[in-house]
Amino acid sequence: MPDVAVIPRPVLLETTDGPPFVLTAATILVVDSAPELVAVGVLAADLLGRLSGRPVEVRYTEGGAPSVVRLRLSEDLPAGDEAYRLVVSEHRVDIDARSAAGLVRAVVTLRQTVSSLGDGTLTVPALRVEDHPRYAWRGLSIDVARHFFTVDDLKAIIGLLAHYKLNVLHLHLTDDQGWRVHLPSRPHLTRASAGTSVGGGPGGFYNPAQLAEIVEHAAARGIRVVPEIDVPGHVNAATHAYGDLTPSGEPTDVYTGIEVGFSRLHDDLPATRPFLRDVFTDLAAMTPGEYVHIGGDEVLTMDHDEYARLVGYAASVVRDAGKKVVGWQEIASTPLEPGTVVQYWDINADPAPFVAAAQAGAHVLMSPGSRAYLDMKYDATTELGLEWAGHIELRDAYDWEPSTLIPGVPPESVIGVEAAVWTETLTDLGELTSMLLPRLAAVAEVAWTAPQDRDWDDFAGRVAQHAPFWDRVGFRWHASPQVSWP
Ligand code: TNX
Repeated sequence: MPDVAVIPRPVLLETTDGPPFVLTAATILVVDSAPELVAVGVLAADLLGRLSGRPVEVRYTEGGAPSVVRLRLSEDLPAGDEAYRLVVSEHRVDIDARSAAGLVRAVVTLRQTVSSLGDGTLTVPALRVEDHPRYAWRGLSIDVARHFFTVDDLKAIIGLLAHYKLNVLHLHLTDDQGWRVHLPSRPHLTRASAGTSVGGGPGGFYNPAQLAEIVEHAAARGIRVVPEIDVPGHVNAATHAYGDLTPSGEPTDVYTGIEVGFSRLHDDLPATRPFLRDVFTDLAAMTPGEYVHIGGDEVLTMDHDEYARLVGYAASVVRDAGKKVVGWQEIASTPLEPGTVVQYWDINADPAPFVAAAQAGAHVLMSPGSRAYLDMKYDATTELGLEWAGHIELRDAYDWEPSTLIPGVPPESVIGVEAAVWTETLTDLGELTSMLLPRLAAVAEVAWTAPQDRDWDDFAGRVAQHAPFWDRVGFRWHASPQVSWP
């Protein structure tokens, strides 16, 4: 059995008899001329070109070429946008999918099965893969507010998401310590509150063109961006910019610590609802995706009625803008429109309101702090990270089942799984990836692969073979003692 260590594990992967495919100078990549297909073709050719050190030409017809990588749309696959088939034989690689996103998933599988012989020769064992995801929402939430991460950092992370077939990048764009997105209706937010972060660092923000660049880079890889403005708590960056959001009328001080739960909006102030309307209307207009996240977590100093009114108002603005609403677990205690997405995280809270919301028609997204919070330390010796939800070693991130984790949640209400990385202690890309890798690969497999096909020992063997890739790209990673690394 040749070394094929695909993560997440596909529905079906069989090596077949016959010689491997060898990528040579004569290999061309063939794709139909529809623009979205050409974009995937260029991405795939670029990938193969970088692996082999020699450009791979993209063409619209095979024209009798002796060695071909062929990308094609096809209906003849199981349901779901991201299903694909990959067949590798001596002289050709055939990739079929129902959509451009499905083609991207297949190209990643191809990339993970390529061996490089060092002299620029790439080989892929003869094989057949038929694959589709278990869950339609497979995400990573990144806190760019506590510490800022640049567009280039996010592009690197998007590459990592694509490599593990994740399809949602959730950006936590605002918090007490900084406001990271420039909104045309409220330019003062970034003017006053973008230049701060935890520990007094320089901060930063994305202007509309940069946000569009992130969205496009993600979209080309079949990844959608879900932007979050966190209200009605976690708002010190907003109240620092606008004194009219506070009862005294005075702006609050800059906050660079890491406490949570102290800041809040006030529903009885006349400036509050116009503020909510402006920021969520702008955010919705600046991102093409179906969803906008309104936060809603950890509001520790507000009575429940006022909380419910503010959450309800923010949600109504998002719906008015034509988007679906996502919020953290706490919004489950407020009246929700059917189809609202509620994101589970707090393992210490009473799950009853969350369960009731799921039973009443909410869609739920599973980000349990003790499994999917990749800012938790691996163990007591991990330098970075927090510990409030415990330690998460690789196996903890792998060995859990989203559909039965919370008793009473109807399995069909679970729309997916999202890892989260909060950045109170993480200041740069290397620190970020040292917490993501290898655990992001584990959560990605939880989200993609059916439970009967998941097996810790098998995963541990495969993930070991991914380390050379992380090294090649230059990602810092954690050498979990639970794995025999090469
Ligand atoms: C809880 S998760 C928070 C964040 C913190 C995180 C640290 C959530 C919705 N709220 O504000 O950054 O814990 O792990």
